[in-house]
Amino acid sequence: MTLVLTEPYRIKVVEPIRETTPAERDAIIREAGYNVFNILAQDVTIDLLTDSGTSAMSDNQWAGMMIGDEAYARCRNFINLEHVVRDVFGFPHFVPTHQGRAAEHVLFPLVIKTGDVVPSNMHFDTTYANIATSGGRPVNLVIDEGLDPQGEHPFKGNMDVLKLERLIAEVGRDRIPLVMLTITNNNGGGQPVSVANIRAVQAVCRQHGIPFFLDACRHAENAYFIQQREPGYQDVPVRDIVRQVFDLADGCTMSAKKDGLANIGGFLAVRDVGLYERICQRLILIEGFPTYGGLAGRDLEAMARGLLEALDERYLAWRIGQVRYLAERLQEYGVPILTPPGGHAVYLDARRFLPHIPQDQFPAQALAVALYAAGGIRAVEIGSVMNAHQDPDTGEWDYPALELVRLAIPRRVYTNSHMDYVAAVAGDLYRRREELHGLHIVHQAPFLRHFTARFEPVA
Ligand code: P61
Repeated sequence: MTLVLTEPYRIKVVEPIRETTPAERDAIIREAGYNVFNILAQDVTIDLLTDSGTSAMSDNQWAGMMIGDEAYARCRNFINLEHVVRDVFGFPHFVPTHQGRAAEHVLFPLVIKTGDVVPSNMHFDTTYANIATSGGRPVNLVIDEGLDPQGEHPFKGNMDVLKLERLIAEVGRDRIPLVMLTITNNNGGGQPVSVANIRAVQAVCRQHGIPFFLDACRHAENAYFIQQREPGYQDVPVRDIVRQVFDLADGCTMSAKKDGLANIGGFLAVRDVGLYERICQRLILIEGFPTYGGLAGRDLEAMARGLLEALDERYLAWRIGQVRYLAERLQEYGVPILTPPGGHAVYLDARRFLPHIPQDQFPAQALAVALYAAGGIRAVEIGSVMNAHQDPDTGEWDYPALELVRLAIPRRVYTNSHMDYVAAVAGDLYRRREELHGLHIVHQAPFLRHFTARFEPVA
């Protein structure tokens, strides 16, 4: 008998999904300016916009919310969270923040000077923008395989260590206030980073005296991939792998909306006590007292419990298995996807899906729009709308290598029959792909434009 992986939970509370007609969806997406961020959530059938803050919390987390201690200072939930952060990640100092980008917004202005350079495997868009608005230049140094949507490299999120050494030689150690690694690499397809690579990057940082930070949002999924794929880790528990990884870092920014299984929350952790003190001062200014950091006591408790639940290996096997399940169904329909599938999402390769739409007509955005119109599926564009950057001097646009539509799967929310539906809709769209047209922008903001941009179809 073949063993079938089943959900390691049962459903106690359900949330109805409203149905919409094709005509209704056509009107909705037009009124939304062809931007899925403008669609009402109630008008979405399967919401794969993000895995961030969209997890179903467990009964254990909800029970924890009831012992929320709303004291202003040193509430018991902070103490519980402190135990978890020390035990799981091993950092001596941390502050809660209301989400991941708040941790970035607290950290970067304290360490970045105008003209500094911040390397990473690949910065996520909020990280990119927070570095840029602090006067820094974010640089992506992912391995070349990480930019090829079709290779089968097991750790496509790895940083190219030679590129890092070259960059340090070129700009000088003094212009690099920190090096980051995003685990898993979200913009590059949710791809993992190996322990060997993390160790190699850390060794370069140590040699040059540069602080090394992790963008830790999906550290549990990353550790699970390490256990499954990296030689020597098959018998190491995920929790121990997580600790080994974080023992290499000087600090981390974390959005607990991902592998914290929380609907809101994050933290910033460091080893250096001097930096911690400066972080506390800035946190008080913009997030709140250092023991609550913009969150209610009940949110701290949900985060503390969720961070532990995310390390459960049965949960992780199901979680990563569900992403792979969707990927395999899509491949059965011939839909071009980024391979191997990531930890939190399947990424459609819009260049191969819509080769007739040029990059300046936003093929990935056009595909995201079509997925909504065809089946009420909301996905997010990770392509030229999100990641093209304009040269401030020449005005020229630099387009990204990857033109993707991300189907991010919320944790513990959808069943595999929902995944079957998603694959069928995408498969049908692929069959009639030549009917799809590009888009042009009619309104945009100066940065993070994908949230609010409005489009019209190219005639
Ligand atoms: C996401 F469309 N990610 O993937 P915060 N680092 C990394 C992230 O993935 C990340 C943050 C930091 C989101 C939410 C999101 O344009 C968008 O808790 C690797 O969201 O502040 C967030 O953490 C920031 C979706 C963010 C977007 C920005 O869906």
